Amino acid sequence: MKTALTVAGSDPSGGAGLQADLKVFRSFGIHGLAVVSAMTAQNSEGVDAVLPVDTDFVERQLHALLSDIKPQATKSGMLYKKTTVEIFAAVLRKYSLNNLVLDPVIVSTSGMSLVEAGTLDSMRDVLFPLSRVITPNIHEASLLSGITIENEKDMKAAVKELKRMGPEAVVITGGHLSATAADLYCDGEIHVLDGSRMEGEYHGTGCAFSSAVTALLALDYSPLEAAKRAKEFVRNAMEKAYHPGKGMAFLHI
Ligand code: PXL
Repeated sequence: MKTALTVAGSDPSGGAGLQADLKVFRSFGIHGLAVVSAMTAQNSEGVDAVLPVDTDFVERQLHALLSDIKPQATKSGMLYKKTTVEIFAAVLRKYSLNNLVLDPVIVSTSGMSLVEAGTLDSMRDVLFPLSRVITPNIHEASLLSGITIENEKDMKAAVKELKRMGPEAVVITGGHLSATAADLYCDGEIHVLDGSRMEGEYHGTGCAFSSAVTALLALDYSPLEAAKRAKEFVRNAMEKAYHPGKGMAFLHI
């Protein structure tokens, strides 16, 4: 069986974070590995608190795991700490891990900051060049590119700017921008991945999309094909969403 690794935060509600990633991996028939980089206290209504795991202990988890098992693909979610970003980059090099999908988690849907100061600069400097695919949403793409995205023209400028920073491919997920919910993919050439907007608030769409891309890279799909299929996967999961709590809808993954 193929394996994929997620280095991410824990979401006790199971809707986002490493719990969602593991479920997505399994639904693609892949054995999931999970290194915890932060813990959260949250529910379907929002994030109440975040406790980052010490960088030394994230490193310890990575070495223990990777000295034994080499995943076919790896994703990162909420790394939270600048030092964790730096150690993660060193570990990717040491174990020659390719097929990295970087989900540049910055803020929760409910507005809680999921990074400390300086983490964004490190992510751009040390992780972008090691990434096969990065998957920012509109808000993250604006912050990382320095281009405020208010329309499709801005989105195009941002995707090109982010591609210039070193990843092999960039997908800006556009669910919140327009009625078409189109994603913009760039690997040098730009492709529009069409969709259609669904009403309501859904928890964990970014995590599900990036972990589906990761699973599909582990299965040897190209980044473009992986992005297209991952978008379809998330759309299907949204159509069958359910409400386990009082707040947001959860994807059927
Ligand atoms: O969607 C970003 C995200 C990632 N990882 C964890 C989260 C969230 C948002 O709430 O809780 C653990």
